[in-house]
Amino acid sequence: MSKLTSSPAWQALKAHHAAIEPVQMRRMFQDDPARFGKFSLQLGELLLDYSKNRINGETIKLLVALAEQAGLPACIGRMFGGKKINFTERRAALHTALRNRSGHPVYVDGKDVMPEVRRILELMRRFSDAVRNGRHVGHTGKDICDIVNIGIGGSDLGPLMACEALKPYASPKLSAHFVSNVDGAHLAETLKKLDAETTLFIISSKTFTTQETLTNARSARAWLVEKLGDEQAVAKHFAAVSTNLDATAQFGIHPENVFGFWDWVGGRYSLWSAIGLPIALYVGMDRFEELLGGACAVDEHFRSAPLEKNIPVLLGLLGVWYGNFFGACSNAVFPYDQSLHRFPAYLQQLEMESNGKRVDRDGNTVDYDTGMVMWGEPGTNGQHAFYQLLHQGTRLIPADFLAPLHSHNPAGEHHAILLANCFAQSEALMLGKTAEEARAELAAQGLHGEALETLLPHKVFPGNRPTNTLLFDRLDPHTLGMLIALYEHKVFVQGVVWNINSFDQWGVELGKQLAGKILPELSDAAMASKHDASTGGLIDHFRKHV
Ligand code: G6Q
Repeated sequence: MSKLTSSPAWQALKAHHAAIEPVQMRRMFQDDPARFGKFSLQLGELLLDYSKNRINGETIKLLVALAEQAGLPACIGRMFGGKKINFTERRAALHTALRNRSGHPVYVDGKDVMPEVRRILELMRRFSDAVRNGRHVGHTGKDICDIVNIGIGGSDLGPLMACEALKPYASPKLSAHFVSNVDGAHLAETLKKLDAETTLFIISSKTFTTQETLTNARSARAWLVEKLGDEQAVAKHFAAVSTNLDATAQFGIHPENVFGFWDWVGGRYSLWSAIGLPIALYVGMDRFEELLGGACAVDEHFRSAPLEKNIPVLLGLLGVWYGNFFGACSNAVFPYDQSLHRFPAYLQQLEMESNGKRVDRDGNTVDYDTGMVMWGEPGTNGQHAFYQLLHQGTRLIPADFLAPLHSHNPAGEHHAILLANCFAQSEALMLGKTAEEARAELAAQGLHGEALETLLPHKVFPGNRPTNTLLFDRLDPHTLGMLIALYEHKVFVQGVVWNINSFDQWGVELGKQLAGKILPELSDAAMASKHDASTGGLIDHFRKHV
């Protein structure tokens, strides 16, 4: 048994789970009318209702004890303090410094990083203002109308999700496009709609060595030069965001259009850095800074609120509760807000890349489950697709419901209908429908006897399916910043409890190496194949038919 699973806090939770497992939440609500007040928290304009969870006061006490046993408060201090908590890459994980609005210094290796952070923010402001107000124009003197971000993973998902979410704040003169896939269709289909004279490419790559991004960047460059008939056009139409400034220079990006960041910013935590440049261009730098401000408010809450009143801590611990004690394997997120339609994809990377680890910090294989599968789609669409499994399937899938109180697009009854669905779903997942209730319903519909009995089991809903609901005023940049930071810290809390490194990604690095090995074999039939029979067979098939 590992130190964690044999620990007193873990064992106490195991015993507590046995007691709480048979208890129905509907019973808990009947017994305690004050349950919502007890298990909900407000942070600024954000409300977390976590009362529809299979918990009582004792559960929270025991989960908090687990976090304390794991040394969570000290770990939070180490992260904010710039310690090299990403020890396998010998790096700090300081995305919090990027949105530090306090004026206080943040040190890495004894050096305050804040002056550099502010310098890059200022460069971003100058560049985005210049593009937006027509001071930075294309090679032929026309205003920039389309921004194409070329990047993948952490250099794509965050800015893409945020630009989609903040559309109501976008400049009507600008469109934002995101090309990530090395499948030529992604770039080709995007370019089809664009005019080279008014297009600005941003090549976003922390390392500037990523095969997909560089391949797309080279093709985009060839397209631009061909369309404008002049190599010199690259200077006005290409910008880069990277930590590898030699490589951006080698690619031929004008130094004035290069925005640096630092190795202590992890890819999936990088939208707060210059990787957020497409966001700043699209919605303006003031709005981008509001996004940083929202995250900063959550950072302050995370580092100062007591654990039992700390929203990211509670979200993280509830995930541990279901993943490790109820055996849940996946975790869903349902934004009842169409503009958050890429939020689940963004969280998927954040959670699964960060906590998809099977050895602890000491290199021991863990004997407990770590990161859950994260997935989701916007409501109400999901209701007409996969919610069935949540309501009546065999698996327990804890879910987060997210919804704004106000819509950016108020139109008749739309928003009330949207929120009525949101509230109704979490209520139904919690309550379920007993056999007695189903029987009464069927009888009221005129069914009886064998016909009723045959249908009955199919009409029963077990309920007791846990959900959190996060409500916010409206999806503005500040609120979006808050939501993202909440989930970032949730992931951190879980990593601390599981004693894993949430900040490396060797599985991603593996993928980067592997394709490089096979690529030459695809075109060179004479090259000896040193693969297993399946991979060798696939390569042969490709060679024969292409
Ligand atoms: C994120 C991962 C990964 C990374 C991409 C792109 O945390 O490391 O998703 O962001 O592989 O890497 P580059 O930004 O270096 O191109």
